[in-house]
Amino acid sequence: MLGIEYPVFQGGMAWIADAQLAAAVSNAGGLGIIAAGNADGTYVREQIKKAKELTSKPFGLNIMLLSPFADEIAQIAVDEGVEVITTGAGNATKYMQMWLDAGIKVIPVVPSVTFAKLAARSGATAVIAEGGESGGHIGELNTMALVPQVCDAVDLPVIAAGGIADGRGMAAAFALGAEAVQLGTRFLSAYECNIHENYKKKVLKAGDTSTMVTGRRLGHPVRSIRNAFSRDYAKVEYTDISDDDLEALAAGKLRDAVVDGDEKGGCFLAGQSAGLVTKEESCEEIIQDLMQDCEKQLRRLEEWVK
Ligand code: TUI
Repeated sequence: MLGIEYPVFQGGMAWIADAQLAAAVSNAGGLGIIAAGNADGTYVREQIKKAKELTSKPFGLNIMLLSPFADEIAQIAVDEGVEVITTGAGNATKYMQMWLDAGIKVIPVVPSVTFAKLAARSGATAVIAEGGESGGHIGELNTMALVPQVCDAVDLPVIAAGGIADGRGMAAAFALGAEAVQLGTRFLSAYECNIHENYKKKVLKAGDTSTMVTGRRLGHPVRSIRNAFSRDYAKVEYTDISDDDLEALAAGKLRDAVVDGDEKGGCFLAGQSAGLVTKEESCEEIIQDLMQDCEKQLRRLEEWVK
């Protein structure tokens, strides 16, 4: 369907997933995805052009629907002939027809069966069912419960995301009914991933309980690595602080993590699988390791077949 060699998507991580990371993943046979995040049209257009120079393989664009530039970027995707769009953090319905008419494959991230059905009704090519083990903005359900329910609810290919970082998670995703997986956190360790070295170090050092969720009060829960920023935010989240002041506490903190590596003040988005990410590797090595480990796990599971 997508012209990729391996069923592995790289998550559309805001501020992080640029042309270099996306092209490296696509060149390794997966689906690399440029993240628009909150960036403006000029940046996104530039990244798409750059990715086209770096790879001849298909790659995608992730549009974060809460972005003030979402309308502009929705159009840029059409103008630049992007082959695949994934969306996050909202309802993509209003853009769907325009994208489909342009021949773009549209794959929304859905946090529930309700949104999966909505995506299917509006013509989505596939859906990414993302559980709350993920880093960044998350829904209420976890991957283990979400993926099979989405598979039952829609007659579309389902890509599983959230908590998957190795071949075991990938094999488990297939068992749940998914046809592919999307990984974000594991790709943070890639040589081709342009994050501050302090970010990379934090991910490599993280254990199973190193992440926490903040932001529920404002309606957009976000998983990040526990640090001074997330602890301080959590401390005031349910006090009498105003919504505006709470919002202001988090403004620009992802940039501070990714660009400046501000260990105390930055917001280091990462998923619960960070504890499984233990070494720096190339995207090629990550995808080869995933595929080999997945195959090994599937063979091991054959012992259950009579
Ligand atoms: O979008 C993500 N992960 C993200 S977006 C992001 S930037 C951000 N930062 C702070 C607050 C909000 C966004 C960082 N990480 N993953 C895909 C995803 N989509 N997870 C959950 C959803 C989702 C949530 C609600 C999809 C649809 C939805 O619909 C709600 C509505 O009312 O339309």
